[in-house]
Amino acid sequence: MIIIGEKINGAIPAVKKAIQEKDEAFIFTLAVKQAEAGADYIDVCAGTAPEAEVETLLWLMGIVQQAVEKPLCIDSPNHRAIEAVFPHARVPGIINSVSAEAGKCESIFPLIQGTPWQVIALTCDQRGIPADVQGRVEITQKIVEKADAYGIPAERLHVDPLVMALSTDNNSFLKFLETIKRVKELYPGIKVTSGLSNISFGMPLRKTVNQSFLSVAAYAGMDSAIMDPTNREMLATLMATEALLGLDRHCRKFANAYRKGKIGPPKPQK
Ligand code: THG
Repeated sequence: MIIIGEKINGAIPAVKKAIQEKDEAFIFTLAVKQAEAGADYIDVCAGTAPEAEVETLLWLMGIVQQAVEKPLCIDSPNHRAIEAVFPHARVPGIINSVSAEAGKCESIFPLIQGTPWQVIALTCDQRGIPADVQGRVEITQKIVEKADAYGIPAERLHVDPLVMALSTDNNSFLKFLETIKRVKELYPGIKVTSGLSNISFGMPLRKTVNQSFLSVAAYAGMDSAIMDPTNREMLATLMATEALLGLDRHCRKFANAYRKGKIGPPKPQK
């Protein structure tokens, strides 16, 4: 599983506070902790305050790039903000995200044309998120075709099917699995990604539901996850799943992660 560390996000209250107080050390530590826990990419999202988004993203990116070698996942719904901060990324990472909404692909794809940058493609357009699998597959096709026009292969796209809460759509997860299957049949090299927390919205024991989501989705071929790698139970679930799927020779990674204290029950709060 490709791990996209989600913790530097202005929507999280402690991060919002650090942004307001210009607390560099707090952001620096979040980057280091996620990288040490195994994040492959570090997501940066400014969160609220659209007028300060570019400034905030640049500040976050500067700190993360000082703290760790890991590439960024630049997370913004605003393609103009992404365009503005893109030149300040030191190494190729992931743009989070484009969709089939008018103008988005046309703004982002020229930026990453001819580079190794990857991009998350949300399966939505100006009408919103289709409720059915077919609608999501059609949007994926549209985005893949647009990418192709810029010479960007499907291998560099992470399709995010935008999983709905199970409490509002009982078949949400089954639709997610079917979407994985359909888009991979069409485009064998394409990647599928997801956040882990939407599925459990409105349910008790959310962490258990999120862990089960990750486990079954990994089995079904999800390639990347936007997650908190410092969550020791979540990481344990992921690593156990990978061992079960024959992806961890002699269970060595699992044993090492346990020995190093990266996985296991939550550490008591200090
Ligand atoms: N798809 C895409 N991008 C996304 C999302 C997605 N970006 C934003 C979001 N969803 C993913 N990011 C977060 C960030 C933090 C939390 C949830 C999603 C969150 N964090 C808690 C915290 O840090 O306090 C605890 C998390 C935990 O312990 O597991 O809730 O869906 N393309």
